[in-house]
Amino acid sequence: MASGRRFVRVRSTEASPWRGFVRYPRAIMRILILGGDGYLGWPTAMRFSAAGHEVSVVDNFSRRRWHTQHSTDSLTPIGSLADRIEAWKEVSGREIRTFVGSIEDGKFLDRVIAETLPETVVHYGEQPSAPYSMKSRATAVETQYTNVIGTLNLLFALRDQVPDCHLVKLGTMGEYGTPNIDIEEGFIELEHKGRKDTLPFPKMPGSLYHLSKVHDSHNIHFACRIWGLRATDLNQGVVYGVETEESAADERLITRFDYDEYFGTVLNRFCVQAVIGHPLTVYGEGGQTRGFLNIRDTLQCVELAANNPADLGEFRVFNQFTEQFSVAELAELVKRSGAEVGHEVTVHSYPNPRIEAEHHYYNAANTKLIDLGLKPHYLGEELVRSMLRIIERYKGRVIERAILPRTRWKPGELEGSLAPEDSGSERVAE
Ligand code: NAD
Ligand code: USQ
Repeated sequence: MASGRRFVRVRSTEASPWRGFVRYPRAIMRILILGGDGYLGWPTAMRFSAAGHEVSVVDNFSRRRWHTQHSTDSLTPIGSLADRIEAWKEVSGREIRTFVGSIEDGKFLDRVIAETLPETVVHYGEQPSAPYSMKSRATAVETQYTNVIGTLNLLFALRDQVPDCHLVKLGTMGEYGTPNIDIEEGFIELEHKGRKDTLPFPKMPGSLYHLSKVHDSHNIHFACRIWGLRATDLNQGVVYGVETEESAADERLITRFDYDEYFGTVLNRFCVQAVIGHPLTVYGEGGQTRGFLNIRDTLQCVELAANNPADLGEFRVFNQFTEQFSVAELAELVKRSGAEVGHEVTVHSYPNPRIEAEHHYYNAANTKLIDLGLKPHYLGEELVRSMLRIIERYKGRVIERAILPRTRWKPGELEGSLAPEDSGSERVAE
């Protein structure tokens, strides 16, 4: 069992070729990032590396493989992980170690943990798409196997090798669903038949992907209660944006940006649609309300969680989003912002391929990260315009066929196609 050096205070004197950019924290950590080639994992790796930490990343490139299978691609032309790591070294003078493999391979993960002896593990390494998980039995099984077994392997590796390590796990706001009561941060105080207890907040997710995150949360909570591990479950809302402080410095450092039906999230999709003149694809009535955050705030939140670890035996839950919006509000914002930079944006209601409430109560707590010091980057027209400008640079790469949703939630319609002529043309949010 490793002794696990925790938060040793190091005064770094190392000279950086990029002075003023690399920030030296008060404590240097060994940080392992699972899913370090992904949309969020790659900028997170650069952020921790820039802060002077010893960073290692694991990835099996499944996200790249899923795109190849569907003949889709990231809007941004990302280099291979090896090329990006080399570019990062050139720009920052700092090294990031790489391990290529799947975390559902327990032996591989054991070896990685033994070699890196992490003090913090940031776990992004899962299949993240709700539509992909609902596409077929095979993709549902793949999603739950990858996500649940990968996380379970990680819990055993931490227990047996680095029991002091702090696990920072990316969960999702979608674990809660859309209950008709306020959503708390992980736990709720209940009174039942005259007795009181504080228990995990009830979960009612809307896809087999979101359910895999619920299973993960239960397993992580169990590992904290029974084995005394420490973990922070970050129930993250929908992320938008592409640029971070580090990636903006050199085009070779850009992160992936997806807009296809499987891997594109709603605001990112709307911005791409606005730039290429495709009607914004509002599913159903557009009253679906979710928590949202800027990719820059994802990095801030993960950094805050890592720098303020949970206690041994503690299972902490933070709701990680900064603002709530309905889909129709986002469409209206993109339409307004697009008009200011010369894009004529139309908004259409398409038959909703998902089974979800289109009008519902939604009020989720999100104070714990603010209490730790989160300074949100709020969404507004200026931010959308800056996303549109970045997207314009790459608009020649858009594969338009990948935009309309084909995966349906209803049995019997799993692979049904939503051809343009089938699409509703009712305008919303005007
Ligand atoms: P992503 O697909 O870009 O990143 C995940 C990375 O993990 C990919 O590079 C993939 O190749 C890798 N990976 C997947 N399974 C793996 C495995 N078994 N072994 C090794 N590597 C594996 O997704 P993302 O958008 O960066 O999301 C990262 C995490 O954050 C996911 O867990 C997702 O559920 C969660 N999350 C994302 C959002 C969002 O809006 N993007 C919101 C809430 C939560
Ligand atoms: N939607 C549209 N039009 C689109 C795409 C989506 O109306 O073109 C709607 C969906 O029906 C849904 C909402 O927008 O009501 C959000 O959809 P999404 O695809 O942006 O987000 P979701 O499927 O929930 O998944 C994403 C990430 C996932 C993360 C989750 C956070 O892919 O990894 O866990 O956001 S949360 O939504 O808080 O659970």
